[in-house]
Amino acid sequence: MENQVADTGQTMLDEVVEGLRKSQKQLPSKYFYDERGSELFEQITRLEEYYPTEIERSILNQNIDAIADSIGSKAMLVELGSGSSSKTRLLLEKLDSLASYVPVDISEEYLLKIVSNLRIEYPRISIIPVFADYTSHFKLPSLGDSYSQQVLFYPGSTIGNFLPEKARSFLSTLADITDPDAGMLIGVDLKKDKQLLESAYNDEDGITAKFNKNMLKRINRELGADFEINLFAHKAYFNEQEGRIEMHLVSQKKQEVQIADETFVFNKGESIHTENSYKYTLDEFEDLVSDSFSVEQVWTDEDDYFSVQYLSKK
Ligand code: AVJ
Repeated sequence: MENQVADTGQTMLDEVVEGLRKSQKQLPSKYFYDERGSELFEQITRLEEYYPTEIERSILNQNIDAIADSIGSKAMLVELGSGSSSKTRLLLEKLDSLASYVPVDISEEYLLKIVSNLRIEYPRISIIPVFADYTSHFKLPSLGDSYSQQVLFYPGSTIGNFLPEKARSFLSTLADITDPDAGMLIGVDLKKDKQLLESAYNDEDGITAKFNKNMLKRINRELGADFEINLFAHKAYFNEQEGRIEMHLVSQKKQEVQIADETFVFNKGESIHTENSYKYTLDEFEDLVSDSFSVEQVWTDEDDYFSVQYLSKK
């Protein structure tokens, strides 16, 4: 909960400076997603090496009938994060009996664009955008008895960006703001061969490297910092101990960076930790959600690279 107060109460400058003062320098991964960052992420999802997007889509596709059964008819489908993806469309196509689709996103401009397109494509579904940071306490629209049950949709294994303790508290916050019979459809990336994991974050085309370095460009532009982008190298590896992919930006020489009126010294080889992407076993994930949710169904691909799970509130 402390984190959530910090998330909403601190400015980007506060958070950046605070992260860079730590002995292991760090930056919050949410700052990847400015306009250019979102575009680069789109490119990542189309990379040969980045298996999660394609596999999740195919799991949804292949199990759409069972998934539709879990969601039930007249549901309020609440998507956490941008609702632009083809995954959302896959559900909206199939679930013609949805009472409403509620995309929750922090970017108002982006959300309005998506919503106006979806309203044209799915005129029979009532679409109710909520502008909010879904990681802090937000309110779902009160739609009386116009729906049967609330179902949260959280694809892409974005849950993996949270430290496990934060994921637990996030899930319990979600449980707090939903009806007693709410469900959740969630995408979870699974533990697998280290080489496969690492190549997904070290693509041949260097798109992930651009995505990582774009954070520094953003900080230069928005906070007037003077990072020399070319003096930082992308590094991503699987930390087996922690069960997570870590992304870093590694200083290629001893250098100084100025932000506001503060100077940050980087030694040669010193890194900024920019992202964690946790990978779970099915048992680990079941334990992670167990304070607030029960795992009702698990769908995976034939290699068990990725899972889509239906959870219900305890
Ligand atoms: C969108 C957070 C799920 O962790 O795999 C992709 C982001 N970072 N490549 C992930 C990401 C580098 C992605 N998530």
